[in-house]
Order: sequence, then structure tokens, then C-alpha cells
Amino acid sequence: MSDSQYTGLLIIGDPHLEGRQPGFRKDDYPNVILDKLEWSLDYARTHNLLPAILGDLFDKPRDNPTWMIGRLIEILQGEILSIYGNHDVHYQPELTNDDTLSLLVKAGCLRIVSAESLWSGMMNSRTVIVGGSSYRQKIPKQFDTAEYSKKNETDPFVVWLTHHDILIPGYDEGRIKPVEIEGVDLLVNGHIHRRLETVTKGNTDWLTPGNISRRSRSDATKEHVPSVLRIDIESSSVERSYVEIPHQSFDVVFHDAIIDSAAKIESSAFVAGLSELQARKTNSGAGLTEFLRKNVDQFEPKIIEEIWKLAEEVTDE
Ligand SMILES: [Mn+2]
Repeated sequence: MSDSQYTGLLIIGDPHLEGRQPGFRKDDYPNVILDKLEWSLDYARTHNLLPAILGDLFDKPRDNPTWMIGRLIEILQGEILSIYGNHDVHYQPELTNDDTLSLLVKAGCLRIVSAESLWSGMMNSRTVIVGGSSYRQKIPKQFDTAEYSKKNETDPFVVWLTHHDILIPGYDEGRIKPVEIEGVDLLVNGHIHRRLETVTKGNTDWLTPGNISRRSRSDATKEHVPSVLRIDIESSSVERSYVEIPHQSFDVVFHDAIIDSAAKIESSAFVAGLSELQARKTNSGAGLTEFLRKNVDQFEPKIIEEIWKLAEEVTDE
């Protein structure tokens, strides 16, 4: 344990870096998100905060563009903690040598924390411990602070990073119920892409800060303000706040939804709708897929099959 220069932590939620445009984004997503990550790390440096990433640094675990990895090596300077998320790995739950993230870990750009590999240090004369459970790793039932506790001193402040399906009001897909984890003061979960309310169980606060990037166009995302979670640690108190990351408005970032009025139309309008979708040119073909899903049923089964075949050829779904 070292007497660190830090006075707190800066938690960065699921960047989902990717070399192409996701879904209905119409801006220069690959660079916009890299800029946000860089902004966050600059902010941490300026304010003496130790940065920690909540997993899903990448959206695709492999075949990320070399220019992007190169820029990351330039951006990821100094000590940066992380866990890995479901998007950082390929099918199997462990991070392997084939996953891009492992390259950054080996290059010393990131340090993966776990139950076996904790970060510990002093922040404003309080002992701080950061552990983590990457995707599919067990969240501990308790954490023994005995070896870190010193007489006449405030108990260590223990933060645990996770990337799990946690059942938080507003996120129905959750499976893991928040409980008190003895010895853990703060559990911060990635994976859920929007900020949700804090759930307090005994001595443990369960936090869901949400992404620094907006990936889908759903209403939930529309209300999400890209932010990082700042945790200031004093000798006997801890303060949490959200810091907004400079970002463009929802309308600048996303294509308009144009589908709804077209849902009940006839064949000719269907074709017209298709040409409008072509004009949108989302890289992933997100608009096309959504449009077809809503409209294709009006045709005969053989034609439907043919339409999907063609759609698959032009998208990578
Ligand atoms: Mn994610």
C-alpha cells in the first residue's frame, strides 16, 4: 500500500468503443467516444482522482481498428483501473489473448482489479481499497478489512466494481438482488447503460452511473446525460457527485425516428419508406432491420423470406 497522490476516484461507465457507427448514431461515433474517454481521464488527472472503468471498454471484443488501439495507447496514461465486461470478451466469460482489451492490459495501459488483485492506497489519509468482479465473476458476500484496519483510524473505504445484471428499479432484466456486503461500502455496476437510483442495503450502497456513451435511441437513453461518477474521499467522509461530460444534444447524435407513421401503410409507401431508410445510411443497417420487422408481415411468406435474405446480405446481423 502506498500513500497515493489521489484524493478520490473517477468512475467511467461502459465506453463501448467501436470503429463504426452503432445503431442510429449519425455523428463520428468512433472519435466522439474516444474524445469523451480522453476528457474523462484528463478530468481525473486535473483533480487528482484515480480513474476506474466499469467494463465494456470495447463494444466488439476483437478486430478493433489499429488506429483506435493506437490512440488508446496515447490516451491511457498513468494508473487506470478496470474490470472487463461482456462486450470485452468473446463467448467465453474469461478475457483471452485474442481479445483486444488483453493487449492494453499487457501494454500496462490498464490494470484489471479483481478479488485477488486489489488496488489499495491512502487518499487524504484514509485507506481506500478497490476490488472488482468482471463479467460472470462472483460478487463477494463479504470483504474482510481486518488486515487493512489500523487502530484509532477510520475503517478503510472499500469500493467494488461490477459488470452484472443487477436488479435495480428501472432495470427489469436484473437477476442479482442487491444485499449488504459486509466490508464493502460502495458497489458500482456497469453494464446498465443509464443512470439509476442508488439502492442502499445496510452499509453497502449499490450505484448504477450509466454509460459515458449513448448507443441506442430508446427513450431511456434520451434522458441519460453522459457523466462520470466522482468520489471524493476525506479522512472521515465520502462525497459522491456526477460530472457531466461535454456532449452533443440527442438530436444531433441520433437520426430521427421516422418509422411510426409508416407502420400502417400499403406496399407503395413501404417501398418509399425503404428508399428513405437508404438515405439515412446507418452503417449497421439498424433502420432497415427495424423498418422490416414492423412492415414485412403484409407480404406472403415466400416474399418475406426473400426480403430477410436480402436484408441480411446488406447488414451484418
Ligand atoms: Mn455495456
